[in-house]
Amino acid sequence: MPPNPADLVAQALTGNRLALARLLTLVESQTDSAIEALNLIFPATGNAHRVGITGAPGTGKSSLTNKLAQTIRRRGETAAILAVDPSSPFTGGAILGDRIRMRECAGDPGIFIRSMASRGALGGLSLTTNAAAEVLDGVGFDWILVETVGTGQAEVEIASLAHTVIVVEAPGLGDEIQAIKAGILEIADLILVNKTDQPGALRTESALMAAFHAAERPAYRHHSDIDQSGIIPPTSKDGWSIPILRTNAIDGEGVDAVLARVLEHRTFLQESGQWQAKETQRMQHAFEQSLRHALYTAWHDALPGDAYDDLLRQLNNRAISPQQLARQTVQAWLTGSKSESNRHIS
Ligand SMILES: Nc1nc2c(ncn2[C@@H]2O[C@H](COP(=O)(O)OP(=O)(O)O)[C@@H](O)[C@H]2O)c(=O)[nH]1
Ligand SMILES: [Mg+2]
Repeated sequence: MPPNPADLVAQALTGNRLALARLLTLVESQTDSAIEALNLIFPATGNAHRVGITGAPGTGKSSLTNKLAQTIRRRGETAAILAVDPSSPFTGGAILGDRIRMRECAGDPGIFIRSMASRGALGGLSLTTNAAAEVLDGVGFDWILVETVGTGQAEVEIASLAHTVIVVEAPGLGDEIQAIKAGILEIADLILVNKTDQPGALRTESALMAAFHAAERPAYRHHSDIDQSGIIPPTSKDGWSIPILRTNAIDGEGVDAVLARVLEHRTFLQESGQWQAKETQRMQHAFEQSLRHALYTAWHDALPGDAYDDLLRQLNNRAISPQQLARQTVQAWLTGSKSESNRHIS
């Protein structure tokens, strides 16, 4: 029997882990029940700090996310981890990091971990990720850490869901080049040079600094350097200067400083009004994506048997361009809806 959305929400709100897991599965399905569940939990949302953690595979995102969650726990706060991996679930790196994560975080009721199935999500990955984050926010997690692989467009989209975006780099992977190419640095609020125990970490850091200067986007090195030199960090366009911090995700060195910076970023966003602006933007984004999805589904569901194939045939015959066909289709649909009659074009 399919779960009752109201029951699931009520149980998840009491802290029931099994109900929470089932609720997440439900909202990922994007069915009517999923929409009902999201609507029920929505009034309880709006309290979590959402942090996106992105970067190339193998840079240490999963390891860092675990350490960050543990640092959060030491503050007496709770963290939910959403691991979004658009690659195959059978790629070694992701599995390894996740296994370590399971061992380190298992049994702590203040940490919840969820891997997101990313393939085949209707309306795109960010729609389901946002839905999952809403649920975790609604049931009261203080922090939502969203780990995504930095491959280009996907994580730029994910960045629109986060208040704070952490970009992870590491030596030996050529990521500084990759990151710049993919435009990942554009979305960074903090940059971590992880694996500082490995040779080449300083070179990675220098490459990053150079990339920022070339892009005329100010960044600065970690706090200790600034304190020593007394240099006041430059200010970026939006008024936030992007720190480059060194971490070691194995022994956790530097992770306390990362959380301190994320908290500073929160204060900055709140005081500048950007926190609220991001919230508004995110809800608008979710609304528009849902609207597109709902309109398309409503149109498609109303089509009689082979009407869609007919449309494709017109395209294949080059009888009409895709753009013109889309316009005519919508016009015909609207006219049909108004007259409550046939809602497809023939
Ligand atoms: N030496 C070293 N290895 C690290 C560090 N952080 C992560 N690793 C290792 O790098 C590999 C990839 O880490 P993982 O967290 O799965 O990276 P992800 O693919 O970005 O999530 C694993 O073998 C980690 O143990 C670090 O700071 N130093
Ligand atoms: Mg990972």
